[in-house]
Amino acid sequence: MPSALITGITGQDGLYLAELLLEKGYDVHGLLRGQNNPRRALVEDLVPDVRLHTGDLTDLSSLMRAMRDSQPDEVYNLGAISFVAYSWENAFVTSDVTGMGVLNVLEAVRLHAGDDPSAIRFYQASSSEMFGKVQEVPQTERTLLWPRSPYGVSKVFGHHMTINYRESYGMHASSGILFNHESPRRGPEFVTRKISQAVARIHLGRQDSVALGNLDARRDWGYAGDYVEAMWRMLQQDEADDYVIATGQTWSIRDFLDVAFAHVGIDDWSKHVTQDPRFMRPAEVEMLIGDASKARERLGWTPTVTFPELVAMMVDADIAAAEAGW
Ligand code: NDP
Ligand code: GDR
Repeated sequence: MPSALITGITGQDGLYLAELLLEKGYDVHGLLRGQNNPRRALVEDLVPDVRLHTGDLTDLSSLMRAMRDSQPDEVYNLGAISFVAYSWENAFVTSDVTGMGVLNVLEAVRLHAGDDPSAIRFYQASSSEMFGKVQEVPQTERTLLWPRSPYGVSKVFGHHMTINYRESYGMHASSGILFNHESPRRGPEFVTRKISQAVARIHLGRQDSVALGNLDARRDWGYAGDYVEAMWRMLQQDEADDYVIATGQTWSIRDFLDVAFAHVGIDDWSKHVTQDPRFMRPAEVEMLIGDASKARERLGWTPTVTFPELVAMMVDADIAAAEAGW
């Protein structure tokens, strides 16, 4: 039975990836931080067969211990401070966790693997946020990186460190440059879930309006369940490499609002949405659209959920949750 260690097990992607690997017959281990993590119960409820190990991306010794106790064939580094807006006000801790944390995991893998660093396969959760200021449309694995936030800069560090460990030590270290992916498990601080929750509550008469920031930014939004499949496929290749994972379509926040409100029968959402400077960013990533041809050709990966299906899935899940009293 292959064994996998996932950092970021409590996050959106960690939960979907754990489900996928358990279905495939893996022995799945997760790194859990903090002395009393409030999301532990969720992990134990959704994926009870995952074995949890206490540790933190900023603590190399805890990562070494997790490696020893899980003896993984594959390590998926999904842990990060992942909220871009938060990263300006918390630039140092974001750099420590989202940037230096990658180096810590790479070192833990390299040291644990001993004579054959390629024996343990490594996945790094790189991000389309690394593209930042638009240089090329659509973005590919070769597009110049111009990050626009401390989060994006930290991801560039982790991305290049992953490539460097592959080239320096022959490690099987791959990097997935994933564009935005969402689901009913998305954190409520991200714009898609913030909107789907608000639309559900407005539909049920429990809320009047929602305050947002920049409505003109464009994102290439896919479904998280599809994207974790791509992570796994990357680690099944003979050679490690970097891959863009995206749908190839781009939509604005306004488009998301159109589809989400229309789903509950509201065609004019203008009286339900206000704009608040608090949600504007010091520097914005205006436009993301990915070209996932390499993943399609080499991994046989394609997305299965369309944008309108994704929006409907999220709004329906939030209506059900609100009706259930959550
Ligand atoms: P989430 O924010 O949902 O999850 C982040 C995870 O990182 C949580 O499990 C969190 O644990 C953990 N974490 C935070 N700080 C630490 C730390 N110091 N030590 C160990 N673990 C820590 O993110 P997603 O699941 O959406 O994303 C997964 C990864 O993919 C992230 O690296 C993200 O940056 C990246 N990514 C995400 C994209 C997306 O659209 N979702 C797109 C591209 C990249 P806790 O619960 O304890 O806070
Ligand atoms: P992003 O996701 O920054 O792309 O990072 P987010 O949903 O936070 O923002 C997307 C766009 O929406 C605009 N926006 C708002 N965003 C939030 N959160 N709240 C608002 O009220 C709001 N109003 C408008 C933002 O300005 C932005 O343009 C996500 C994270 O998952 C990262 O970890 C990941 O790397 C990237 O996606 C790819």
